[in-house]
Amino acid sequence: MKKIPDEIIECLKENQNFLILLHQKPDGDAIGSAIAMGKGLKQLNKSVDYYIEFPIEDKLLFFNEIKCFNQQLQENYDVILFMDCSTGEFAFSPEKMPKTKVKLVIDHHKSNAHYGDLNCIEITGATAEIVFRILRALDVTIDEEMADAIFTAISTDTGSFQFSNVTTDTHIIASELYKVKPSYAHLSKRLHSQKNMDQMKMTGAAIHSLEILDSMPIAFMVLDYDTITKFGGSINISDDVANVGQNTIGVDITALLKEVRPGEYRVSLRAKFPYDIHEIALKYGGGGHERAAGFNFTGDIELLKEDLMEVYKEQSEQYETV
Ligand SMILES: [Mn+2]
Repeated sequence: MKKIPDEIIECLKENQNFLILLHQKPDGDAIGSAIAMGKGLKQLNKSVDYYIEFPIEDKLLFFNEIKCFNQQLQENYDVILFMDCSTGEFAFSPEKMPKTKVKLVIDHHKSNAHYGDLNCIEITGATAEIVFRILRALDVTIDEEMADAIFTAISTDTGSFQFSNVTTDTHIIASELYKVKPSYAHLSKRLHSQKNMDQMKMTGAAIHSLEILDSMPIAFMVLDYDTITKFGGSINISDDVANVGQNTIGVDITALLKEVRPGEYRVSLRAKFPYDIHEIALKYGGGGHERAAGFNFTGDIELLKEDLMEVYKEQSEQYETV
């Protein structure tokens, strides 16, 4: 595994007060990375605060460390850590941002804007893979909750080790976690298979809306505002819904549109190798990875469909000629 740069490790060792921030609507990787990092720093007798957006998905609420989230903030920190967050604007941050000596960004998004004073950015399966290596470099002992946090992060961001972002390192790190705890079977089921009734219904509604765009391998799904409201809001849309489109045989690109407010959509995109949907997400002001990205969209859905078909056509021609 690649070594974490000395300046990152020094920054964590030499400073005392930390604030951890994540991207808006934190997912398994964000929450897991925050908990593992926060608990690791506390073990080194550092003071750690968290400022994190709620609600957090039900399946992630079992961590004890969540009780420490969003306590009284200080006015000054030595370090503000931005984790799993590709731009400063996308971070969920306090209205009055505390002062800090150092902004440290730890992230794995290709589109990361390097907005920190220090940036620890690598394209890995999950931000928590970087966190694991940092904790090792700091000689932190990984306890069971931290192991669960790292496993949760990696497992959710890799679709239970199914996505193309999985590497040898991903598996080496996962195997290290089994030295802390003998089984993650229960946790895996909790993260990927179990859904509450509203989530089951929401998944059903998404499948019901599934259409294929003009005989191209593009799946398009829409959860309209009424459906989302009926089943408890966007917090009940599990990450796996976009994968349902992608798991349809013959599909290479999936778009899942969630109408979070009337006429306002949150779009999740998925692609199979070699298709790259991260450029289209950037074009609409979002970000992400080559094979999984997202953005906010208002406007005519038909135009978005046209755009996706255009991207597919361009890229498929490009790959044919290679
Ligand atoms: Mn992530």
